[in-house]
Amino acid sequence: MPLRAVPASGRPRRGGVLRSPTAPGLRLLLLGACLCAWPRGSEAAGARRPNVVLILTDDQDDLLGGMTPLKKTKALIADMGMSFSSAYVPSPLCCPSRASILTGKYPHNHHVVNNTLEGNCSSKLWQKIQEPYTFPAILRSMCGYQTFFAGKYLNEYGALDAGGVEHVPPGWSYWYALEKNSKYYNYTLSVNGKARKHGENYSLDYLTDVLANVSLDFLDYKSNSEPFFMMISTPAPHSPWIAAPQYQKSFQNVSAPRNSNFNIHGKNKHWLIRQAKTPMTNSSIQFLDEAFRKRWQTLLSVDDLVEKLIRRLDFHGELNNTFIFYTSDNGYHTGQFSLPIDKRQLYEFDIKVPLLVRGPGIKANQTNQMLIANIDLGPTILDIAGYDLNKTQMDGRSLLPLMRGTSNVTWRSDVLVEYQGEGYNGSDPTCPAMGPGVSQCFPDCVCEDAYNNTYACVRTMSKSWNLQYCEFDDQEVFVEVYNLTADPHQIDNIAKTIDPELLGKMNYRLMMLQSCSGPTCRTPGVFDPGYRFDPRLMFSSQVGSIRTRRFLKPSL
Ligand SMILES: *[C@@H]1O[C@H](CO)[C@@H](O)[C@H](O)[C@H]1NC(C)=O
Ligand SMILES: *[C@@H]1O[C@H](CO)[C@@H](O)[C@H](O)[C@H]1NC(C)=O
Ligand SMILES: *[C@@H]1O[C@H](CO)[C@@H](O)[C@H](O)[C@H]1NC(C)=O
Ligand SMILES: *[C@@H]1O[C@H](CO)[C@@H](O)[C@H](O)[C@H]1NC(C)=O
Ligand SMILES: *[C@@H]1O[C@H](CO)[C@@H](O)[C@H](O)[C@H]1NC(C)=O
Ligand SMILES: *[C@@H]1O[C@H](CO)[C@@H](O)[C@H](O)[C@H]1NC(C)=O
Ligand SMILES: *[C@@H]1O[C@H](CO)[C@@H](O)[C@H](O)[C@H]1NC(C)=O
Ligand SMILES: *[C@@H]1O[C@H](CO)[C@@H](O)[C@H](O)[C@H]1NC(C)=O
Ligand SMILES: *[C@@H]1O[C@H](CO)[C@@H](O)[C@H](O)[C@H]1NC(C)=O
Ligand SMILES: *[C@@H]1O[C@H](CO)[C@@H](O)[C@H](O)[C@H]1NC(C)=O
Ligand SMILES: *[C@@H]1O[C@H](CO)[C@@H](O)[C@H](O)[C@H]1NC(C)=O
Ligand SMILES: *[C@@H]1O[C@H](CO)[C@@H](O)[C@H](O)[C@H]1NC(C)=O
Ligand SMILES: [Ca+2]
Repeated sequence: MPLRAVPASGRPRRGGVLRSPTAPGLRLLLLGACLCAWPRGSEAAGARRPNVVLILTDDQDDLLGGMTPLKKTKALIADMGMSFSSAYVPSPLCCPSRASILTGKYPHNHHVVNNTLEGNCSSKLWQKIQEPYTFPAILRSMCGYQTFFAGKYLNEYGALDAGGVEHVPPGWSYWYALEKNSKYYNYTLSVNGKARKHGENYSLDYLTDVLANVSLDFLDYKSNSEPFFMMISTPAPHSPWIAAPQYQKSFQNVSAPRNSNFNIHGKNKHWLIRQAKTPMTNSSIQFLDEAFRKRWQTLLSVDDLVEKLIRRLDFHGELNNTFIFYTSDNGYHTGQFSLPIDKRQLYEFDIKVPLLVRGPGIKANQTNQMLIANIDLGPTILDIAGYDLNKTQMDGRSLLPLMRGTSNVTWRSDVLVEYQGEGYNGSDPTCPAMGPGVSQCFPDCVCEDAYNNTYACVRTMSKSWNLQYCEFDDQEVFVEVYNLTADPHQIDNIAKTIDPELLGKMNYRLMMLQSCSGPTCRTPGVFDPGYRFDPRLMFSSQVGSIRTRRFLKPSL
């Protein structure tokens, strides 16, 4: 796609919004120069350190066509670089997943367990213990990057009990963050710690467009003497799915895909799936089709944002020196196993996300099938900046060798998924029959979450294996196992028929990963040559071992 220069009339006015709350000091920059060794020794020869842009959408699936509306993004990022076809989130819910991106850690290491303050979502403890060590904080303080944030941060960001919108997390030179959860109109932004309210006039307030405009402003007015990192985090395609006026008629003929797990009863699955009504009512189906269309409509504004941003990078001569990542915080389902709409489930549709990247040294039109988790983004971006990853506590690993096409990289064969179900103590007045402990019972009183929808999985993928093993912390101590080679839609739970020795190994591996930290999260998996399996730990108790050992930390 040809990039046109930005016309002068399209240049935004110089607003007061882009003043850094605290400009990075010279001392810090000198410190950064020696702690981030890119490009090892050649900076003196005039090479500039690369910039990085991370575009994060909210609830965009990969499996049900989530990328289809983004034609320009495909042409400008995927076709110009690499698409990862096996990218996962370690937790299919906004706040835990976003915390994993920022910290490079699995949920059991960053302790953000749900979307509430009590679950550490932007809580005081998170601010004190995790937030100072996020990758943007390191980029800024150790590597001298200018850092820019715009959009949704963590769902409870701005809560009065946690510092309100005056709290600007360490690590950001420019902070333009949405208070609380995704919205399109009638919201408050923290502009470097000062509240700014927006109404509902499209040309002034539509959040996706505001994020695009403030990002372009940043590119126009940033300093040219340091490299930059931008994180742009859109509300789309999260509910309430309000499309820009010009897109409200788009995709009229589109409905949610009727794939092989659409509107079927998950009969050998955990109780939450079994309670879903099959077949779904016509009104549920109508509702989910409408949601599907509106989600796609909201994504058209994201596609515009990506195009404008890339044109502006090109206009300023930065495009060939900038890595641009595009991903989502979790997947989404519309009717799978008769669950109308949401995320929060262990299945591929909820845990798999798009992940695209273009940048210097990345060849065009590549697809990479390696098993990726969003905990890898922090290490990758720090690696790009030349920071020594051994100095971090991150669980993920750098994707840079994969991006550069290094042929002999030894890659991981498994990732961990951890989810703590959300519930409420009282009954939902609109669905009293469901009793306490459940949540998201809409539409038709089909609940999408519950306290006991608490599980951990190991997702294994290598040349000859494509498996998922999950254990529930519920009264049935439910186990689900899928062979995705034979059953890509996860219809047959093979927990009762699979070779018990393999089941035991996966149970043990899950326990190991649930207690891992840093390098131990990157040890060889069950099917790797270097895998170490200690049967004494596995067979010390008899048949019931899987049950009694679930969620217990082994003494390794
Ligand atoms: C990438 O592939 C698309 C078709 O999928 C093609 O149109 C495009 O020219 C290719 N781009 C490059 C840079 O090779
Ligand atoms: C919240 O985070 C703190 C510090 O990381 C941790 O000690 C605490 O257990 C976490 N709370 C929950 C509910 O996990
Ligand atoms: C925005 O707020 C106004 C005033 O409260 C209200 O009338 C309007 O419906 C709201 N619009 C949206 C999209 O939430
Ligand atoms: C919305 O804002 C634009 C630009 O300021 C203005 O021209 C227009 O009248 C506003 N529309 C409404 C409905 O207030
Ligand atoms: C974004 O900037 C364009 C061009 O200056 C302007 O027309 C548009 O109204 C702006 N949109 C928002 C939501 O600020
Ligand atoms: C919807 O309409 C568009 C344009 O008219 C067409 O390209 C597309 O194939 C149609 N899709 C379906 C599902 O009918
Ligand atoms: C980017 O393009 C400019 C101008 O064409 C060139 O001088 C520079 O070396 C290029 N940078 C990279 C990293 O390729
Ligand atoms: C990081 O640690 C690994 C394993 O101990 C070692 O092989 C590697 O050389 C270290 N990297 C740096 C930059 O020190
Ligand atoms: C991978 O290939 C590079 C270059 O061919 C070589 O230097 C390196 O030792 C190889 N690494 C492994 C693990 O084989
Ligand atoms: C979130 O997690 C905390 C800590 O485990 C728990 O107290 C709270 O009830 C959870 N919130 C919801 C809505 O499930
Ligand atoms: C899960 O919790 C719900 C609501 O509290 C309860 O009705 C159900 O029996 C529980 N199921 C299991 C397997 O623990
Ligand atoms: C998974 O399915 C494939 C293809 O049917 C089969 O070859 C393989 O043995 C199965 N693996 C397990 C663990 O059941
Ligand atoms: Ca989300």
